[in-house]
Amino acid sequence: MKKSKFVFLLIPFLLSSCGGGEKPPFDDDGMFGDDNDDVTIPELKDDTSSNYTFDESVKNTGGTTYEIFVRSFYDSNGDGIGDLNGVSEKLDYLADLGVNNIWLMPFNESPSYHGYDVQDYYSIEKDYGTLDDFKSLTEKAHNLGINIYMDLVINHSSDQNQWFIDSAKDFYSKNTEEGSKKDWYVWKMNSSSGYHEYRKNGMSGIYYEGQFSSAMPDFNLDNQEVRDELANVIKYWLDLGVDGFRLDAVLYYYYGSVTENIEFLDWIKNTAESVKKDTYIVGEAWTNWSIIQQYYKSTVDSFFNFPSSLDGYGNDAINGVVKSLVDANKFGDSIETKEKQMKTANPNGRSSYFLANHDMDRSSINLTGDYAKAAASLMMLLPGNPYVYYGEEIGLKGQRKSSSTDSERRLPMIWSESDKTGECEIPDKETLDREGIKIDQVKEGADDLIKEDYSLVNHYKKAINLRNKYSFIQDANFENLTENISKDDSHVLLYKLTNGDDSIIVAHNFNEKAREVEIGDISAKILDSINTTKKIPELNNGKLALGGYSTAILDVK
Ligand SMILES: [Ca+2]
Ligand SMILES: [Ca+2]
Repeated sequence: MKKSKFVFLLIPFLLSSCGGGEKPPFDDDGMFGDDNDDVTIPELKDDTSSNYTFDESVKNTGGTTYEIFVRSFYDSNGDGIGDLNGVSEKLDYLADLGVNNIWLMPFNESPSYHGYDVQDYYSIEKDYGTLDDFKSLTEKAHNLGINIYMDLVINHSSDQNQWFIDSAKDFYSKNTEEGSKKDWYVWKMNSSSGYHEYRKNGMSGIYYEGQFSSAMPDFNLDNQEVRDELANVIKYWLDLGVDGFRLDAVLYYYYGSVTENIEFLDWIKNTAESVKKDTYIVGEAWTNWSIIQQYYKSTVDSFFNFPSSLDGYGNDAINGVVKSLVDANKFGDSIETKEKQMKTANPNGRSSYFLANHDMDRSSINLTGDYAKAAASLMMLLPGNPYVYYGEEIGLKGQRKSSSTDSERRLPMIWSESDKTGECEIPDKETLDREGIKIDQVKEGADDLIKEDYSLVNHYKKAINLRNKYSFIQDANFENLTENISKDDSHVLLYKLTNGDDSIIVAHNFNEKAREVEIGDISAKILDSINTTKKIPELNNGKLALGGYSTAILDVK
């Protein structure tokens, strides 16, 4: 498929113990296999370097985004609820990790614990603090070079939003006078799918659209007054220092209409750009690639790549390839194809890669031990922009037991095993207690793990900082080179990332055994590596020795 002038051959090691896609057990320290292996393992050097430089040019242009559920992150005032000042207190930790942006899940006043039903778009959730706290957070973040992305939930509001309460009254009383909010939401006189009867304040027999739930009435986005108001909301937060938006529920703006949704996405992007140039926008279109691909015809910068996340199961699923459930070459081909399709629709578009988010079981449920590390290495070295869900970097656990316990996917961040200062209480405690859920959480927190060599958090830190170093890859062309590796091996992924004059070759080993990849006649050299042991890769006579679950970045002529 590709015409690479380079020849890559793989000399598989220890195939007898790692064939068939089954993953043999590995030690927690990630050391190579069992002690009684009877074959030669390539000699690798000790890794002692960790002083990566931060590339300032990555600022305001995407980079790595860290998703935060404020309620569960850090409690600054001891009331058990995470808050904005708590996020401020942890900005140094995030800067140290190397993240470029933080995506704050909804922080407007809301009746729900999660906030995805906004009661007042110009407010701060009172559990989270004040507008001054928000201003302070934004200022501190900007001083550290970290951008703030706001979760913009404008498909629907809360049913307790005053706009909706007024709209119900005006529709019921057929008020058509100036200022009537009759048409701000989508009303009908009869019931149908996705609609709910309004039975409050003595009214009944009128029905409103609420595709998610009765507590989340959908806006009538065709109404110019609604658009004017939402434009005010966008301007209000951009003026307060917001740098970008994560758009909730893009597919539902105009339920089922890609064309109308794209028109509205363009309206959002244009509205934001007219206030602040280069406002970064990423949309949640949780669907399959054939549809996501079409959304790149809008001017919105990026969409989450759900098929490659833990939600996916095809050839481009990150969890599939790192666990050798998906052939590395097929993964490479799939990413190459989709990146091309995306760039064809929008040459400035970027895929947003992630493992899991607040609507999914934690990645730690699926990716344990070195799998989690390999997934992080891969995600950070793909084109586009990577997203890390808070706690992912410490292996935080959380799995929904029933549809009413989504909050188990949003459990409190663990900072320290011994010092519980700032640790939040379980969100939505009522629901969890009613379900009789026992939370079996990790013991060590971020402050503990950051002191441990080869901990997951240090692996993330290294991978994120390497990504900052090679920041050009976010707009790079992805060329799969894996096919030239021996067909006997499905564990090594090799690809080239090119952006203008800059290019690197990345080699990942998705197996616990060391691998040797013959690089052929190119005069390549190793620029950097991410390793799961004290061993680092070596390149001798065109042969790359790559440790278990390790990654090498090579230069190319
Ligand atoms: Ca608090
Ligand atoms: Ca809608």
